[in-house]
Amino acid sequence: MSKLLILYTGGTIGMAPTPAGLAPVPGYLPAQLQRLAREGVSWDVVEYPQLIDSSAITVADWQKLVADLAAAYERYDGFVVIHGTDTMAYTASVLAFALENLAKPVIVTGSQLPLGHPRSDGWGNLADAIEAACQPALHEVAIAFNRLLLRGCRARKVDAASFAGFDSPNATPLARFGIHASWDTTQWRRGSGAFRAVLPQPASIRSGFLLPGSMAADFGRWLAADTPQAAILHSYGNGNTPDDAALLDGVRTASERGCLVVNLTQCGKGAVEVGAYAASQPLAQAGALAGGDMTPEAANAKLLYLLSQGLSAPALRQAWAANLRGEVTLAD
Ligand code: ASN
Repeated sequence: MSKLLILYTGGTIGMAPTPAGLAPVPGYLPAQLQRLAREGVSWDVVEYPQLIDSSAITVADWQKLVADLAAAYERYDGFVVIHGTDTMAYTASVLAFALENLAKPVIVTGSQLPLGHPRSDGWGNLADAIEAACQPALHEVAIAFNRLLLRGCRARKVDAASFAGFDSPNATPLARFGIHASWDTTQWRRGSGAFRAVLPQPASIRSGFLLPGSMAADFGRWLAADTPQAAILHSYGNGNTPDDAALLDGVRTASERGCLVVNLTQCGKGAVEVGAYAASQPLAQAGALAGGDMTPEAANAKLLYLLSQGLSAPALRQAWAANLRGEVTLAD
């Protein structure tokens, strides 16, 4: 018998039409879940008092989720978090880092169409999430969506129009749900050590999406003038940037102040590979940290997690380089 805790935070899945557009309807979704009842599984449902469109998610919401999961950790075999799709990959990434030495499944799901819609994808997603949350060997935060189970800190929302809303472009799925569930246990992480939750703390993390023209210099000048704790620059291809003096000065100045400047690729797939092109070297020499094939969502969560622990600047830079939750592919 698996005992699950289902935390319902909001999202389209439990929404209904209102004059202003789709909005969450309290009480609706927990009652609907009864339709998924089956032998061998029981669950408690907690509906959050403020059901949100996930575009409104804040660090305070993440703190509550992490705290709720941590408080209930010993009492349940697995967890399902029902969430809007817009920031689902951000939340799944935050949970993946915050829940250290996780040894139970935490499955995040939602849908593109509300459960009340005749063609809703929510039923399948919920059923798959519950199935995954009953797997005792799955020690991961994962997203169940459109018949895939994806590592949370590898997943991205890639489509706002089709049911195939999520993908993990640089990592193979943890499972595929067909007539039979096909669990790729070779991909599953093995937890060891005592479970511990690290509450994410608000941090000043900025990001910039490089555009041809004056943007590189503007970003550099802004970095030199502002004092964020971290900044993500979405560069071209394998991590390339123009050799722009203001950009490099800004990155150098910020890095010397202890700011973590992370270089991620703008590409949907592939990695920052320092040295693949000469055009990737100056940014690295100025102090930027390569993000490899990490998603922006995972990079944000990793930065938040590391910045929440009061580490020194060298310790932060060292921890950044490690693969902590299977979020990045490291070169051998
Ligand atoms: N705007 C919605 C949300 O993220 C989208 C969805 O859930 N499909 O809450």
